[in-house]
Amino acid sequence: MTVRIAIIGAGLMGADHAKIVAEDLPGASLQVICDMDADRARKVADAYSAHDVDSGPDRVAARPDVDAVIIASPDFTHAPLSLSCIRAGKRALCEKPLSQSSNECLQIMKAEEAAGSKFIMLGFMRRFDQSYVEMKRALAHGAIGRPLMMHNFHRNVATPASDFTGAMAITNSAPHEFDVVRHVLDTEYVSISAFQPKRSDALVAPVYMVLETADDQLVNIEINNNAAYGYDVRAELVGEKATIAMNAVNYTRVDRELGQSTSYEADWRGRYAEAYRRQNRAFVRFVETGVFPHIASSSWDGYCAARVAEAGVRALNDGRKIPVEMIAKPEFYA
Ligand code: INS
Repeated sequence: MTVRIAIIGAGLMGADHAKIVAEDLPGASLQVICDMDADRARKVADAYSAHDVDSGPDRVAARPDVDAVIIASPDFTHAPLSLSCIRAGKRALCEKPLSQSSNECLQIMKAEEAAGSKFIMLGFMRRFDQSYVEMKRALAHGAIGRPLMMHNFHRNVATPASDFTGAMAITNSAPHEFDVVRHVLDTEYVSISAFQPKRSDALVAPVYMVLETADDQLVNIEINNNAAYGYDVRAELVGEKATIAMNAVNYTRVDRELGQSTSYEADWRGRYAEAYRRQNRAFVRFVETGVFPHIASSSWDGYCAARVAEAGVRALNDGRKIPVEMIAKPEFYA
């Protein structure tokens, strides 16, 4: 059986998912592109030969010709659209964040529990990136000893919108690190502090965070949304016996005029191209089998990321360390 996928949101990520579904996703077909802007939906649908277009995001999940949904619309629509998928009994791959409000994440968890099954796989694609996979494996095999610290840099060329703020660095960009680090270390955070240097211009300055984990480890995260030079994500995991660091991903380098250079991607779609494909294949298997992929993020992980982000924004605003308080993990997500 072919999994007929509807994509909600025909912006940057919606178009990228459409390309992946159309070109790189065995077992799936691109059924519907949905966007409230009908012309935008039509453009993406034509580019990747989708069967149909729709301009009603709320009704797409219930369409009888749709088996599964990819939610790639603006952040604030993720939670209500996830709920509409659960109501329609359709599995969804929801772009991060699940919601910026942990209370909304709890509502989604309740809806899944009531439906008796997981429906939402969250698009924290970094879990599928080979570098984090190898870090997690190194830890599991004892290759670096007990983990003590994880350093993380997350740099974008420029903010996606001119009204981007330091708080949004924490709620929109940092959730990637919040999620993948707790996944690699297999722990939870207990506190967060956040700091910001001052830039000489009006652009958003980097946000620097320090988190403590329940296992007495330290995690630091630099989110620099206006790094200017390229899309650059780095991480190094420090253990008691050794460290493991991520290499920059480059297939080529240029040697020229007594120098050597490699290049950066302009954004995450290129850097994580393979991770997105692995993630989306795992999603199709989830739809086919009903078995939630063990490596993927669930609504619970979306709740955890939102809780940390909420504490992080308070830490930045109040200028002090804030405890990260979470509900106990429900049995349903164990
Ligand atoms: C995007 C996306 C990227 C991240 C950006 C964020 O929404 O999640 O992976 O690097 O900072 O704005």
